[in-house]
Amino acid sequence: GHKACVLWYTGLSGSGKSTIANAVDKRLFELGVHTYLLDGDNVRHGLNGDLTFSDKDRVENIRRIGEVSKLFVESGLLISTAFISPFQSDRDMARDLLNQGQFIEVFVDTPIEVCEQRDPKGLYKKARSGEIKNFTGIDSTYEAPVNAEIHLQTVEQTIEQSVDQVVGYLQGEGII
Ligand code: GGZ
Repeated sequence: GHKACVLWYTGLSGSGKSTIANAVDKRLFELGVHTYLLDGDNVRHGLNGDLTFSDKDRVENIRRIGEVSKLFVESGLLISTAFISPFQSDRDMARDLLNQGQFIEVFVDTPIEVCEQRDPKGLYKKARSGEIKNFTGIDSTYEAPVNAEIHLQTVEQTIEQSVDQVVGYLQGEGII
């Protein structure tokens, strides 16, 4: 068995949130832990398909994801969310919906220079040229976490090492 909680990944576009979250979920599955992952693919296109990338809509995006996370936690799952979630106040609001210890903030700390260098979808290039407005880290704010439970310094470690760090934390806290 395991305790229900949310692994709340936060970081810039291209920081590796989804990649790491998927790798952690794969490892947890192998350990027999029931997980579910919310990310842009299943939320931004569906439930939150009406929202843009304005500050106001990002706040609403995260508010809804926080509420949905709470429902999943109540259902007993170990849930992961992989969204930029740029504002500290919104992450804190999601945290406050849950009990002590159930909200685990995971800072995927990849410097913007590295994200921009990778630019897997060409979005930074478009943001620089002005083709995309309000792009996080370029002309929209990203507030790095001040109270993250887990700090992943992705430039200094492999994905497998990040997975070990997250799974090690869950084991250390007696969650899995
Ligand atoms: C940031 C944007 C933007 C703008 C489209 N700013 O690298 P990706 O493509 O796959 O991840 C980014 C994703 C961010 O959506 P989130 O729901 O995680 O953002 S937030 O938590 O701030 O609401 C990126 C793509 O959407 N994308 N336009 N202007 N990212």
